[in-house]
Parts: sequence; C-alpha cells; structure tokens
Amino acid sequence: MKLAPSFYFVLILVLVSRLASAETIQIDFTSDDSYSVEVAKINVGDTIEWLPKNEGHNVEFLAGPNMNSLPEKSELNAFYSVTFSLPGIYLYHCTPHGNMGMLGLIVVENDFHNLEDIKEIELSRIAKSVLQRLIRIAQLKS
Ligand SMILES: [Cu+2]
Repeated sequence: MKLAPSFYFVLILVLVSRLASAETIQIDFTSDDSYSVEVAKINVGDTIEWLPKNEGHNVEFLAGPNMNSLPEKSELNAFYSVTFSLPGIYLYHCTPHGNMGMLGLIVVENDFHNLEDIKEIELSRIAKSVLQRLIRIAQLKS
C-alpha cells in the first residue's frame, strides 16, 4: 500500500508539534522530607527536574515500565533531570527517607499498564500507605 504524500506531511506536523510542546516540570525537595509534587502526570518527551531546595535528599527509581532500564540514582543534594520516553508509571523515592514515605509517582501518558508491578515493589509499611494514597491521586487526576 502506498500512502499519499499528504499523509507524511500531516504525520510530520503532528510529531513536530508534540516536540514543540514538550514540557518541563520542576519538583523541589522540601524541608518536611517530601517532594513538592508527589504525583506528576506528564506526556512522552516531557522532562522532570528535581531541585535540591532542601538538604539531604535525592531521587532513586524503584520501578518503571521497563524494569531493566530505570533512570540512574541521583546524588544527594544534586540537581537531577530526567526526560521520559516510555508510557507507564514510574515510582521513585529518596534513598535516606524512602522508608519514611518520601516517595513520588510519575504517570506518563495516563498509562497505568504496569500498576500491578508498582504495587508489588517491596516497601516499608509507611511507604506502602503513602504509595496507595499517591495511586489514588494519580487515578483521580486527569
Ligand atoms: Cu529525603
């Protein structure tokens, strides 16, 4: 099957407009050992930047749509930036405070296909209840 040249033109327009609209979301480390945005809903191509506004925190991914290729763990007190290219749910925590519930959830393209994998990640009791709250928020947020 041969596609009309106009098909490719429209396809390119769609791709370019999506790239042009890629967003950057900023999340601070806060003084009450939490992330300023606990649930971020983004699109493929969007970037999240974590800003070390408070000392003693980092970002360590625990799960994502591709468990074999999670973003690397960030240094304590360091600026960190990740651009997301796969739809699905990502769970991360702060290495020193994860057990106390310093967690964050990112949902790319409103895609919950790996929700069961996220729920199976081993967490402390407190972190588990925080995760349940974050999942509820993610499902309500459109
Ligand atoms: Cu922390």
